[in-house]
Amino acid sequence: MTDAAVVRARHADSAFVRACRGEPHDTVPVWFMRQAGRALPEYRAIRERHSFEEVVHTPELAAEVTLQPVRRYGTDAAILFSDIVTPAAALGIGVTIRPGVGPVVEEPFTTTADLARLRALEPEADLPFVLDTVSLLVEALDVPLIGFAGAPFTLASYLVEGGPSKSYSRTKALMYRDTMTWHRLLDKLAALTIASLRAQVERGASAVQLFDSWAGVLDPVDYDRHVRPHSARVLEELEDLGVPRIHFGVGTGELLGAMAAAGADVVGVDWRVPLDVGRARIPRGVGFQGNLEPAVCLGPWDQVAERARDVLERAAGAPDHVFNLGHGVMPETDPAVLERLVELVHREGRTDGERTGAPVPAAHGSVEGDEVPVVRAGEPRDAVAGARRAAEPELAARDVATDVGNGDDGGH
Ligand code: 1CP
Repeated sequence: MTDAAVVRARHADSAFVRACRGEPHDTVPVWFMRQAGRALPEYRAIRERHSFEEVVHTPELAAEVTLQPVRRYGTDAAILFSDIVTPAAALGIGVTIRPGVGPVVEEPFTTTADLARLRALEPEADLPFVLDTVSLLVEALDVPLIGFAGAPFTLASYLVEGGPSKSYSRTKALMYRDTMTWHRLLDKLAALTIASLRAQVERGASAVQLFDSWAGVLDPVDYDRHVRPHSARVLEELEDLGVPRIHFGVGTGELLGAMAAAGADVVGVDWRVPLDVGRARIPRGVGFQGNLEPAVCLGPWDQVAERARDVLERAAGAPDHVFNLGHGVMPETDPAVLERLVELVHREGRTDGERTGAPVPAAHGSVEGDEVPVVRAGEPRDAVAGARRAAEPELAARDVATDVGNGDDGGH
């Protein structure tokens, strides 16, 4: 097992990790959500012979498809090939990935009794194939590996809906009608996510991304009340590992401040919000990632280049910007376009600007102008994190979350 200090040091000098920390570096780093997968002919060739689950459960194959986009595109980070429902599936709750659909849960969660189906995750015993993939990748990669997990809300949405949803009406109905069960469910999913992410980092992942992909279906009041305390717990319980924590959701323009306040080091911005506008909603001291519209990559190269330059201009050379798409690579994307996009970002993405962002809320009352605590390159983030925590409202929901603990009984 890797020593914690070694893990922290790994790739600490890479452009990606330095950008996540807002430390000086020359070139804007770039990677793509869903960079592995169907856009790549070499991925499709593997999928012709193996199911998605076989790939995820076979470390050599999972490592290979993780490496494919790094080799072809020259991205500055790799993202582990797995799925957000993999840890829940390992608990035996009956979830499979259906091709062309996504995760499907045979018996969706409907009542308090279903909580008993979520026992505590023991990563080394339950997810040895994922962790062995991480170990293989850490040996093979010259760039940082991003570990990831689904955030409690997005995981809950699959368990409660039984699969992808447009309205999330079952999920929201549980949230409003049986708030106690809701918080107990999210509490258990937070424990699952923490265990999975900690294990990935202990095996050598250099950063983590918490995907709350569908949180954008919530308004800010519901997000703060029903979701944020659980995501905040996940992010807080990873803090001691010392690796950057990225927090991302689709359609979360109105939630960017709340998602930063949950304790992220970097907040992902989807393509619907102009990057400078999104950036201004994230406190100074917290980095930002994004946000080229993924569908632009289906169009002619001149347009891709123009729009990528627009993203870079809006990021204004800030040292805490990580270039990405606003969501995942579309399967129809021509890989040659993504290859040129990486070249463009590396050639034209210079980090000669200042850290920007919204004033960080003060511990008590408002903060004016110069008193805003700004984290400078190389400084600890404690000042900002402290201010952020103090500014957070006390949420009754957090108490519920703490009271029910991480137990595996699911009984009460
Ligand atoms: O047929 C296939 O090959 C399966 C398609 C596929 C792939 C390639 C699925 C099913 N998952 C994955 C891999 C995957 N999933 C990765 C690693 C690949 C990479 O990023 O390079 C990651 C990080 C995920 C994470 C994931 N799965 C998320 C969060 C990211 C996001 O896109 O917001 C979500 C929401 C899922 C659920 C999921 N899994 C698969 C699909 C098609 C979906 C989405 C279903 C839906 O619309 O609800």
